[in-house]
Amino acid sequence: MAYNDLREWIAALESAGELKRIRAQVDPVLEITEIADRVSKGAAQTYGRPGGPALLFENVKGANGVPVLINQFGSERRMQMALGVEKLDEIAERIRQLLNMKSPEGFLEKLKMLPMLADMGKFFPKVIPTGPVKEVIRKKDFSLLDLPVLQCWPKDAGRFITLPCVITRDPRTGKRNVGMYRMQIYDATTAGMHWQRQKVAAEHYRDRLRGFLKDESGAQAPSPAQRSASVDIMARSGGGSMLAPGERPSGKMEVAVAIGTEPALTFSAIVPAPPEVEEFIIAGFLRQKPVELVKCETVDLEVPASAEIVLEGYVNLDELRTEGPFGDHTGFYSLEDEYPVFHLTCITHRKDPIYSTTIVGKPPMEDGFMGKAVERIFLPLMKLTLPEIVDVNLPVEGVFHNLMIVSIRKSYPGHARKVMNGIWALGQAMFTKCIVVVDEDVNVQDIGEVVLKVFNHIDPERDIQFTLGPVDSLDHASRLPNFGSKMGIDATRKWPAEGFTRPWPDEILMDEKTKTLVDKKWKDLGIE
Ligand SMILES: Cc1cc2nc3c(=O)[nH]c(=O)nc-3n(C[C@H](O)[C@H](O)[C@H](O)COP(=O)(O)O)c2cc1C
Ligand SMILES: [Mn+2]
Repeated sequence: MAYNDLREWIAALESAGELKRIRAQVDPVLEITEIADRVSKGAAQTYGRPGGPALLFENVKGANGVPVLINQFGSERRMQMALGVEKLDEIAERIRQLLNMKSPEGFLEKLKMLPMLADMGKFFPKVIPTGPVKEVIRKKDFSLLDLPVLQCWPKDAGRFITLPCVITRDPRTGKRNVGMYRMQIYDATTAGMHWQRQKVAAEHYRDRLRGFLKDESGAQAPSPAQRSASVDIMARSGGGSMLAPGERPSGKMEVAVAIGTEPALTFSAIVPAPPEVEEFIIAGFLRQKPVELVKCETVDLEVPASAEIVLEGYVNLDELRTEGPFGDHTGFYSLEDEYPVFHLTCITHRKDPIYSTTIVGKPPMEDGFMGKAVERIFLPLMKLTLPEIVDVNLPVEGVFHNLMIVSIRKSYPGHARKVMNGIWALGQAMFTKCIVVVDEDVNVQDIGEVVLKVFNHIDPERDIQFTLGPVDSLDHASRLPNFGSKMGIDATRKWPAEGFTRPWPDEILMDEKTKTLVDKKWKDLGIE
C-alpha cells in the first residue's frame, strides 16, 4: 500500500479526514507559520488535540497558483499512514526480523525465508526513462523566487525551503545520499545549503576537497595557496568566502533537490541512517515498493520520477556564505554561520506542481511526530549494538538532541556508563546532551515515574558523568559551535560491586489481596 506520489498521499489524507483545504488567501511570509503553528499545537477549536490536520493552502499570495502543503506528518495517525502501518512498532518488527536473520536449517526454513528475500528485491530503486517530474523542463528563465517559499519567523534571514530532499553522490563509492537540509533563498538562482558538518552531504563535500588536495599532477594540481585554502575551508566547513580568487580550490559538487515526494521518501531523508546506506533503499523498505528514479537534465544524479519539483545545480568548493538566522526546532533561532551555496542550473516540475513544506519552532510541531517515529523505528537498530537497552524516550521538549531517557537490563558494575558511551558513539545520537539511564523497571514513557525514580536514586556527585565531544550545530549554549560537553545520569540502582553498601529501600506497593478487596468494595464506598 505505497503512495506513488504526493498527490496520492494528499488524496489518502483527504479521504481519511486528515487534510483541510484552505481557500482564503494567505501570505507565505509569517502568516502560514502562525496558522500551521496553532493547528499543530491543537489550538484550532475543532481540532483540539496536538497534531491538528494537514493543511493545503490553495490561494497563496504571490504563488502563481502553486498550492502549499504543510503538516502532512503532524500527528501520530498520519505518521502511521505515511508509512502504511497501523502501529510504528510494525516497522520496528520488520527490521528486527531482517536483522535476526539466521542461516536457514533445512528445506522448510529456507522456504519460509523466500517471501522475505522477495521483499528485499523491492527495496532497490529503479531508474526509468522518464516520469511526471519531467512534464515541464526549464533550463533557462527559471527562478527560485517563483516558488511559494515561506519566511517562517520574524527574525529569519529570509525565505527557507524547509522540506527538501537533498541528493548528493559519494565520490568514493558512487552511492547516493538523501538528506533533509534547509535552503535559504538568496536570489533567483542561489540558496544556502545548510548541511551541518557531521551530516553525510557535508562529508561528500569534504571528500571532494580532499580529492582536490590529493591531485598532485597535471594542470589541476593545487598550488600551495589553493592547498592551504582548501584545508582552511575543510577546517571551518564554513569559511573561505574571504579568500582571494587566486587562492581558491577549484571544482564543484553536483546537487539535486526534490520537493514534494511521496511520504516514505520524504521521511527517509530525515532518518539518522548509517552514512553508507542509501535512503532510496530505506524508502523502498518502508513502502515495500521500489522508488522510481529518473536522470537529471544538467547533473549526473537521479531524482524521484514523481516528485512535484526538482532543483538541479551544484555547490562550488571554494564558496561559502552566511546562512541564517532561522527560527529552529529548539524553540530558538539558530545563529548565522557559513555554509556552501547552491547554484541552480535547471528546474523540472509537474504541470501543476504542489509545494510541500514544514515549519519548525517550539515543540510540539510536525517534526516532533517525525522524531517520535524515528525513535520507535530505530529502537531495534540501537538494540543491535546495545542489546541491554529495553526502551528509549526522547521527549519532544528535549528537541531530540538534548534529552534521551533509556532503560536497561543492568548486568554488571558500571553498565549504565557503558550504555551512555555507546549512545554517544552511535551516529547522530552523538549529539545527545543529556542521557538518563534507568533500570528496566522504570517506564521511560512515563515522565512522572522517571522524575520520581531518577531523582530519588541519584547521588549527583557520584552518578553524573561528563564528557566532551561534538554537539549539535543548533546548540546555542556550548562553549564553541559544534563542540561542547555532554552529561550522563546513571540513575540505576547502585550495587555493592559499585561501592554502594547501604541498604536499598523497597518501593511502596500495596499487596494484591488488599487491592482486590478494595476493587470489590469500591462501588459500595460511594466515592464516585
Ligand atoms: C524539518 C527538518 C529540517 C531539517 N533541517 C536540517 C538542516 O537544515 N540541516 C541539517 O544538517 N539537518 C537538518 N535536519 C536533520 C537531518 O535531516 C537529519 O539529520 C538526517 O538524518 C540527515 O541525513 P544524512 O544522515 O544523510 O546526512 C532536518 C530535519 C527535519 C525533520
Ligand atoms: Mn544518509
